[in-house]
Amino acid sequence: MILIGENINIMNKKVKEAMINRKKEIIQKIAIESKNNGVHYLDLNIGPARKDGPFLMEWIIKTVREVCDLPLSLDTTNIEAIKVGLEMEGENVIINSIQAVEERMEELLPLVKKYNCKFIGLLLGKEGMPRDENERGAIAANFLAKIDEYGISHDKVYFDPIVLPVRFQQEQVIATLEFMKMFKELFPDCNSTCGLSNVSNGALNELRGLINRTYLVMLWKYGMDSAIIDAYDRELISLIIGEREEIKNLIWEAMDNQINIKGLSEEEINYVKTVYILEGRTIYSDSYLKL
Ligand code: THG
Repeated sequence: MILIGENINIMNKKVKEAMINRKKEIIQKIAIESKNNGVHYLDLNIGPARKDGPFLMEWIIKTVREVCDLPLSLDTTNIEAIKVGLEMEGENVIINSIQAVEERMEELLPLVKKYNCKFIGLLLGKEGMPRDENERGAIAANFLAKIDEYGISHDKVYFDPIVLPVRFQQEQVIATLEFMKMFKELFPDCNSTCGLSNVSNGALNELRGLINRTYLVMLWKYGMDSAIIDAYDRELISLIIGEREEIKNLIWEAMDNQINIKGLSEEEINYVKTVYILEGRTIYSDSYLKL
């Protein structure tokens, strides 16, 4: 699975401050540490960057490149900023993201073709958030027709089914899983990715890692090819690179079966309870581990 580090992100206060004041150190530190922790890409989330987008993109790529050679995912809605990144980095970049609306597809797909880069196809249509797995499927099918019109090869596509917070929209967490179950059959030569940490937004801090890790392993069972993750979650990376096979197997087993939790360790029980939450077998509450 391709892991994309999320930590150079304008939503983080320190990073935002570093971007505004063009302070290299914090950003370079995150880049180096993310690579050391084992991610394969860095997501550079500069936000909408309405005015300063192209300059900020140029600066941040140069800043990262002084210390880190990982390929980049360019996370902004500012098309001029994306163009700057494409000129600098060419076919190695992932455009994050192209929304499934006519205007965005028509502006951005030609750039994908021209630079032969990858892109994240966000399954967010003109009607906004898809309501269930079937709407996700319909949006992706339309998107793929557009991709074919431009003669873009399907292996450049990373569909993002949109991960939402379990604390507020448990039914959408289930819908994304249901969509992934169908994904490889519907879109066999396309890839998938997601913004994993969204799933634990608003949850208690001590639960966030557990929820993120469990959900990614669940999505992985259905063939998720990639994810934008917290590069500082070493446990998550261990799970994905095969260092915690017993936990991975337990999560996969809990998805198919009722698990007898007698004799399991506390860590194992917590994973099983979290599977049940993310599958919708149990209703989410902040104290679900204690129930
Ligand atoms: N899909 C795609 N791209 C995306 C997302 C997606 N990019 C942005 C986001 N969603 C994925 N990246 C993040 C980055 C950080 C956090 C969540 C998702 C996050 N960060 C802080 C933290 O570290 O705890 C909290 C930030 C704050 O609120 O202060 O939670 O879905 N294609």
